[in-house]
Amino acid sequence: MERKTVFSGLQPTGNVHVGNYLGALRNWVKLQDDYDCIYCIVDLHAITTEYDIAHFANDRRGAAKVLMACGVDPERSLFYYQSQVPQHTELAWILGTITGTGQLSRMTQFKDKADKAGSNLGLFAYPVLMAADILLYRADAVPVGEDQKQHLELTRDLAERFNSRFGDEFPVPDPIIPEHGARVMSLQDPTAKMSKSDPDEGSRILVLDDPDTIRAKLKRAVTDSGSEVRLDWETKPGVSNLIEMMSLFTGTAIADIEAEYGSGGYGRFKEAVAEAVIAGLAPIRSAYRNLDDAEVERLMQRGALDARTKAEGFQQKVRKRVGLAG
Ligand code: AQP
Repeated sequence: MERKTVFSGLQPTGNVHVGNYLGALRNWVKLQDDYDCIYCIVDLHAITTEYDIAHFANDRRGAAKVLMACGVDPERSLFYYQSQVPQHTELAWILGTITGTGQLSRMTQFKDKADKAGSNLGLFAYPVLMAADILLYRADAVPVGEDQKQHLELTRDLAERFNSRFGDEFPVPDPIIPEHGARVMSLQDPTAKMSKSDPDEGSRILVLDDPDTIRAKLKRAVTDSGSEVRLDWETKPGVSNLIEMMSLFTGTAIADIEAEYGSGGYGRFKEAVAEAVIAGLAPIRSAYRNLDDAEVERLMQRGALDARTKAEGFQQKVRKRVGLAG
C-alpha cells in the first residue's frame, strides 16, 4: 500500500520549548516509521514578526539542529528551509486569490500577534502560506499542537475551494493533534500556552535548557491555591500542567502520579517534575552537542534540492489547473 504523506513546520527562533516538543515534535519523529514525512524550518513565517536579523541564519541552523537532535532524520524525511523552495510562495499567491479577507481577519493567531506587535501583510497572509506549505506536497496529515487547529481548518477549506473551482488536485489534510500535550501551558500563566515569543524566559522550558535552569524554572512555576497534587484544569491549571508534563516525559499514568504525589505538597512534586523533564531532555541535549554545524548545513542544502524537485513536479500541475501553463 502507498504510504501517506505528512507535512509540518517549525519557526526558527532558537527557542524550541517543551510545548513544541510534546505538542508536535515527538509526533514528527514517531510518524517517520509509517509515513513519507516532509518537515520544514519555516523561516518565511518567522520574519512576519520582529526578529534578530544578525542572528537569524544562526538561529535557523540552531532550530534545524534541535530538530535533528530530537530525532528528525534527514535520511528518512525530507527536511529543509522553507525559503529555499520558492514553490511555497508561488502556491501561496495562487491560494491567496481564493481566500476571503474576512476569513483571514478572524484568525485568532493574527489577532493576538497583531495586537502585540502590529499588523503587516505577511502576518495577515501567514495562514495562506501555511496552507501552501501543506498542500504543495499533497499532504494527507499534519501533526500540530492545538493552537494550529484554526489554520488547519483554513487549509482544508482552501483545498476544497481550489478543487471545486479548478478541478480535483489536493487531498483535504487531517490534523494529527496529540490527546495529551497538545497545549502545554506557560509556567508563569497557566491559562496561556507556553510560547517562544513570551518575553518572560521563566514561562517556558527550552529543550536545550541545562538541568539547573530547568530546576529553577520549575521551582518558580506558578501553582494554585491548596496543596493537593490533582489534575483539575478548571481549578488547578498550574498543577495540572505539571502533572501532564510529568506523565508525558515519564510515561506514568496521571492517576499513578496523583497517588504518589497527591498529599506530599507542591515543593516535593515540582522537584520530581524537574528531574523527569531533565531525564527526558538529556538524550536530546547530548545528541545536539554531537552535531556538526557544517554537516547540518550540508544536509539542509541537500534537503532543499530534493524538495525543489519534488515541489516543482506538483506545482506544474497547479499552474496547468489555473491556466498559467500550456
Ligand atoms: N504550548 C504549546 N503546546 C503544544 N504545542 C505547541 N506548539 C507551539 N506551542 C505549543 C506546536 O509546536 C509546533 C511548532 O510551532 P511554531 O514554531 O510554528 O510556533 P507557534 O505555533 O507559533 O508557537 P510558539 O512556539 O509558541 O511561537 P509563538 O510565540 O510565535 O506563538 C506547532 O505544531 C505548534 O502547534
